[in-house]
Amino acid sequence: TRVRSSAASDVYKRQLSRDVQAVLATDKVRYQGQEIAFVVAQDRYSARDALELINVEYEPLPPVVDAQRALDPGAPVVRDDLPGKADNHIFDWEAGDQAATDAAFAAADVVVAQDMLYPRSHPAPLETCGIVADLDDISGKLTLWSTSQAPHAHRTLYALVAGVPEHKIRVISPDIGGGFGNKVPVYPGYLCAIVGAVMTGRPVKWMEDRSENLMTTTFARDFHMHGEIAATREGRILGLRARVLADHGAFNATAQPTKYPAGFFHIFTGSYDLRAAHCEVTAVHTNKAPGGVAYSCSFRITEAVYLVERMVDLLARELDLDPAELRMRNLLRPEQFPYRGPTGWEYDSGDYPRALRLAMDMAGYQQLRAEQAEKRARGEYMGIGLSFFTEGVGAGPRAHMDILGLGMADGASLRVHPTGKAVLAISVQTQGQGHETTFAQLVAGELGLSPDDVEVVHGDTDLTPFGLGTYGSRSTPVSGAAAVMVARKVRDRARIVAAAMMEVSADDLDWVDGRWQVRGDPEQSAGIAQIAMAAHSSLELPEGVEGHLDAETVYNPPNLTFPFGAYICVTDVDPGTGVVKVRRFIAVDDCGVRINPMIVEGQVHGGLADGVGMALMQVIAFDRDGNCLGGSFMDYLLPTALECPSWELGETVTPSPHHPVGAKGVGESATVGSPPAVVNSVLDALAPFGVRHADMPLTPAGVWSAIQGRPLRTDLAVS
Ligand code: MCN
Ligand code: CUM
Repeated sequence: TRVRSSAASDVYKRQLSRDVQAVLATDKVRYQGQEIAFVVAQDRYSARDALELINVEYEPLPPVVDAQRALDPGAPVVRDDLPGKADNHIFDWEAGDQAATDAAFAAADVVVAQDMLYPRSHPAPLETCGIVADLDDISGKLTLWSTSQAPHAHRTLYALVAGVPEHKIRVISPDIGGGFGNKVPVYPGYLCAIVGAVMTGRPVKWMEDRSENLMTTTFARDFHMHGEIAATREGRILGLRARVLADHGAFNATAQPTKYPAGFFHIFTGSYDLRAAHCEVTAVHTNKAPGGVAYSCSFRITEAVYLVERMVDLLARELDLDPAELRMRNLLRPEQFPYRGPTGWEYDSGDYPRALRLAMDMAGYQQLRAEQAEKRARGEYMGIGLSFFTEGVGAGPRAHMDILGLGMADGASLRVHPTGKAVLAISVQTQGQGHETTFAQLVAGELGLSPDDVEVVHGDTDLTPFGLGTYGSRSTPVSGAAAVMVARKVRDRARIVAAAMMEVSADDLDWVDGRWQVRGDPEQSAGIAQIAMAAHSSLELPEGVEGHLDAETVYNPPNLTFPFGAYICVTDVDPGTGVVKVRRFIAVDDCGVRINPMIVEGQVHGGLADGVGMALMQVIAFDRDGNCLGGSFMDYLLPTALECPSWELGETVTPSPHHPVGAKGVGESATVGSPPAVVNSVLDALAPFGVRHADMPLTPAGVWSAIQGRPLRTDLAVS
């Protein structure tokens, strides 16, 4: 497709000159499964037949598969299409104070270093990506039913690329079968369907099959990390270093448009009171599908938490200290909040020791250690693994965070009908997180209504206000806050109407038990339903006050919210087969005030299962020719009830000081926090064998090889 430059904004033009993803390959296919042609047919069978008629002559070229070899002199250049590109280097990025960190390391008694890989994994939602595009040639309206976690942002992008006026595009994102980050990007298939609809004048549908989804849509992780941690002999952590090689695959489309090229990785000091830290990230191209960012990840916080939690465990082993004790000595203390970390983050609130103590109590930590000692004595290998995580969720504020120039703030609009039934329209989009329930609860709580009386509208750009969408667990921190603020606006309007109804001054009304009540006269009060009817009636309202009962708002969050948690995982490892059994998993989460405890628990359950999957089963590996070895669920293993224990959940509540009801996001917490707990547990079990580290996934083969002293490289097929 040609870009009509008149429609392209400056921001977009800047992106075009950079490293964006091709819709269809022209001269060169850069990874297995890259789209090269598309066919429009009346049914999928004829489309398949037509595909057979396309004869593609491929000339095999040497690939770059190993990120660690991508910068070698003479390595094949993946992006030789980019002007002046003679290597596979994408960017170098650093954060923190290098000199201060060097000084901290120089003053330390103990330094521990470790290489580790957070392997490439895939979000694998229940349903794959797809779209139906339909252009009405009379009205010129383009309607897109698409699997999108960010309908408004997608619409803006389509308008910029296609030169179609934005109001002539309607993006509807219905129930999309889960997202987990997979449905944040715009994919070639979406654009092909749109072009197909425009060219044929008929609705065109594109729906991936599972292998296409696994092999070509956005991946996550693929971070080759080197960590170094410095401490005193007493176990006081002084400094942390990280050097990262980030494998972005053939196109850098997902990470480039933000000013954080390595996402939020620089939060890597985690939950600890650390004075000095420095990280360097180098990104490279390889002949793999693009991605590297999304999968319940908070944009690289997953990798950051994994690094620091592994390093703290390795330090504990070096110092011969209990890993819980070492964490207790170094966790940030409640009085340090708001806390500004050495790489510039300001954590809003937290009580970390309380969460860790609760997790240890729930686990019966000391008894577990005693049980482990007994078992070791009789040659059984039980592991106890801890992790403590701090998440940062709820992007903006708009001044600091944008995607392609779109600032990260979210709108909400609320209309209360004369009968007191309310309709809340939000710009985020639910994929199973239950916004219909929790957002209705938020509005109902502010207005004294029943949640049943609040309808939540989302996922349709024609019916909802602009906003950046659902990812990075931002719905509750940003859109949830917008819902509360817009409800408060409506409540303030209702106060004026109520004053007119009861013929008193608005200043004499107090909001009590969900009603506006005349101060000193509890007999005289009005609820929102009554007030809504009055607001639509012939009741005379003060000068300048409009009738009806509705409001709009845009919420620009002052900061991220910082949920956290303490996790403990108990495993049993069979050294003969390398099979790991997760026996218990204790998860204490603090996401501030919980709007709906059952939904929060559901989110945590899902994330914990994700974590078990990543730690033990899931990896997208490649062979030396660049063939993807994770292209079906026969190879890419998802955890089931069989691999998961009965989760033991606990909670503490440290409200966010800047969120209107004190809530923090939670959707990705457990995915971020659980993999290191599982890995730490398995490596704790393997300690008697002298195994220090082994990379995820800790498959039976991986564990067995580690015991034999030959840890596997998990991202490449062993030949
Ligand atoms: N919640 C609550 N109280 C809190 C925090 C959250 O009751 N203190 C509720 C929320 O109101 C919402 C749910 O928990 O109903 C998740 O909220 P939040 O943490 O704000 O996360 P989002 O709604 O923005 O969801 C996104 C997040 C991400 S980024 C991924 S990835 C992921 C996840 O949600 N994808 C999911 N959980 C998922 N769950 C399902 N079923 N499907 C996905 O695709
Ligand atoms: Cu990082 S996966 Mo979620 O943010 O959609």
